[in-house]
Amino acid sequence: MRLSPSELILNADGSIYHLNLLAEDIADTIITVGDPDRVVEVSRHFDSIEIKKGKREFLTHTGFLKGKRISVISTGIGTDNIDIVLNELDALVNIDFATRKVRENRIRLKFIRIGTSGAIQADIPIDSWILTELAIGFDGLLHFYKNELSDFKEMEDEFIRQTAWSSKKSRPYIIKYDKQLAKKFKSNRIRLGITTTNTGFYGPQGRSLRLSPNVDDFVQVMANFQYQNRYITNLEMETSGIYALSKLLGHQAISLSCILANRATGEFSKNPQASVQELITFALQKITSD
Ligand code: R1P
Repeated sequence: MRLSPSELILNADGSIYHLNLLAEDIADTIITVGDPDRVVEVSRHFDSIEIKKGKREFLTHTGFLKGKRISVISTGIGTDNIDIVLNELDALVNIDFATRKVRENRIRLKFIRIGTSGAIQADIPIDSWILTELAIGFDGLLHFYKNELSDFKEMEDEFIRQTAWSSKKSRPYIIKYDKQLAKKFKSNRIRLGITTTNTGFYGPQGRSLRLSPNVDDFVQVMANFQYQNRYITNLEMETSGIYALSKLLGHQAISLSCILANRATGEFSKNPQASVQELITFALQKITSD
């Protein structure tokens, strides 16, 4: 089937609509970060940078480190942006833009999110790192796609029950990391965690400045949820979307989070830049250690 100009939108130079990229601009190993400034923090470690392109909040650098070609792209905040980034990156490798048809032979990408996050258990130290094994998505992105992903239905039902989840909100969905890709990032500094992906930073994460979240003690309610002796470790805003679309499109994904805040103790990192920098160095070392 030929995709029409309104479905597969290309810019005048043939690049994909939002990301402003051509197929040759990206590597098959792609680091995603929220903040465009963090793209520079990652690519300054590269031995060479061949591509620097961007549009809106989506900045991409592609280069080589120790002979390995790597792309780093900023997604901005939230799973609505993840929908754009993952679909457009997939289109770059799996759709022929000349014929506007899906290619027969699919290319598999590797996504590594390097992000920041808030812990909700008091014993998780500031500046520590979490690799999300299970993401609990409050965003509903998965529900907009045909899928038969139901491996965690029982855990989802239990989450809804224990947290008295409002039926006005989207049904939380649980989705797993790519175990094979995660093996590469093994380290005694990494804790495997259960991460919630929230649809906002304030009310949706139980923060109250002038408005009150509709759940009292939201963080405590999340922290108390227990399933087979496992607890939620941290909150952030992209991982469930990255895992869901990677799974549906046939890519591999893991999400690494640097814990900058602890919502249980009220602490915040004294040097967030240095903390994130250390995680970037760690991730790049693992990515290039074939
Ligand atoms: C909120 O401040 C942002 O920080 C976290 C959240 O997921 C959200 O995107 O990640 P990043 O630092 O990677 O953007």
